[in-house]
Amino acid sequence: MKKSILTASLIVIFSFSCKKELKNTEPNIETKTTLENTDGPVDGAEPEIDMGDIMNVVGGLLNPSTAPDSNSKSLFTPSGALNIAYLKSEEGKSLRKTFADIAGVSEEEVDLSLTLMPDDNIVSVKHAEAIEKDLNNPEVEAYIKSGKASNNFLDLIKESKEKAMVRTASFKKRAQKAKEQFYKDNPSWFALDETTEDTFIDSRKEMVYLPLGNLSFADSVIVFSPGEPSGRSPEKGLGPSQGDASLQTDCALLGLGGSVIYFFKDNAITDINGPDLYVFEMGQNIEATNLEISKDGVNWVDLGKIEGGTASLDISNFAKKGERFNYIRLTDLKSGFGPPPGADIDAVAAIGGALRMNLDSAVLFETGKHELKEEGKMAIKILAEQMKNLQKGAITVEGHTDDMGSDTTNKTLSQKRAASVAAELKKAINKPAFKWKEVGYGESKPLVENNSDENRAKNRRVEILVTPY
Ligand SMILES: [Ca+2]
Ligand SMILES: [Ca+2]
Repeated sequence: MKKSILTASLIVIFSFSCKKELKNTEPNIETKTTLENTDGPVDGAEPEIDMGDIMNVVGGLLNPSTAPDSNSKSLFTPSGALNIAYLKSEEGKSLRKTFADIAGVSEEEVDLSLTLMPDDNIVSVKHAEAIEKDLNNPEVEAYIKSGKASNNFLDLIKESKEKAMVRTASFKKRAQKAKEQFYKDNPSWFALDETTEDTFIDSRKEMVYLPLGNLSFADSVIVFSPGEPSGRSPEKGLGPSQGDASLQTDCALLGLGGSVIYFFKDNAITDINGPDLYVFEMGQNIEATNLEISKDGVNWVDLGKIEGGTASLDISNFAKKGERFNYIRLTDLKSGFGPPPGADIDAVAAIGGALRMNLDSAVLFETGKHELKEEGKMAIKILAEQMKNLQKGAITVEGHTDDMGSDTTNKTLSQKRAASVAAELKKAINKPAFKWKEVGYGESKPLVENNSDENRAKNRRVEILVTPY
């Protein structure tokens, strides 16, 4: 899978170039061909070459026996795909020269054409959009406009672009279906905005729409018990999924019977219609993994297991609407066959999770005051506008201060500030079907240590938690 996509662009180079420049290549292109002895075009008649021959050329040139490793220094990735990142690197220089000779373009043109080739598989819609944007690389456009471009180069660019567009369009089409399904299940969901949402692909090519995009993923490791034989790197299960481009080395390895507790900081697990949790596991089969969630990291709710073809879980039987859970514990159930033993976790996402937003007190209030500034009212209006589709939900407004001044003063100030923000937000949203709560935490829940002016400013904030349901 990875192979076909990653090699697609290079096949363009080769299919194109082989027809034009590799003259006497009749089937006996030896797979042992080395970089040295393929330098330069070969004389002879111009044959038709099929894809198999092209792959032989590629395979021979790139000498796959130089064993794949995971540190981007190899010509092939562990899954057998061409390593575009390598080609672009300093070490790939001699290979680029060979390409130039074969393709009948200059070395500069090879470098330029490589800028249009994504390093890796498409991971998400945002990634596909970035790839599309890169296809209009101003450097390439300027070079073409300069009139210096060879015809071979122009053909190469055209084909590369077309191939890339086919890939991104097909990814986005599949992703759109996942998104439509989500909004069919949750018609009034709070779509923060289009810059936040994203759809990811997992290692089994399932599409997962996440309205909170990158925010949906787990944010920190609380505890890791590596099991026996032992797992490693629990932090690799944090943050966005690498999708079907993920490698075992990019994953958290739980180890046999191992477990990890992850914390969601800017979002939370909550029950929406349909599945609520998605575990991006590496490989075709989900290794049996038990899932538990908790509000406080102390009391746990056992959700049961994911395994085989099931990577998602619905928490509706275990949670009330509007309840928020910030912790998840994953425990390997010893079903996996090593090496390495145990589940390999690429990422963990709360699908429709509650969202935690952070407003800077400096934007909202004058020092020591709790009446909103005009600028603060505007910030809240913008927030309400983003929530316009949300018909029903729970909103908690939390006030927080730094550690300057007494505990009591800070607590009172934070309560009054939370109340001011809640009142303004209520006015702006103006819908009856919300549950509201305001809390003043004073200085008791700092985001960062109060040890510098910069950090104190970060701690002076109002947080808004929105739980759609
Ligand atoms: Ca998160
Ligand atoms: Ca659900």
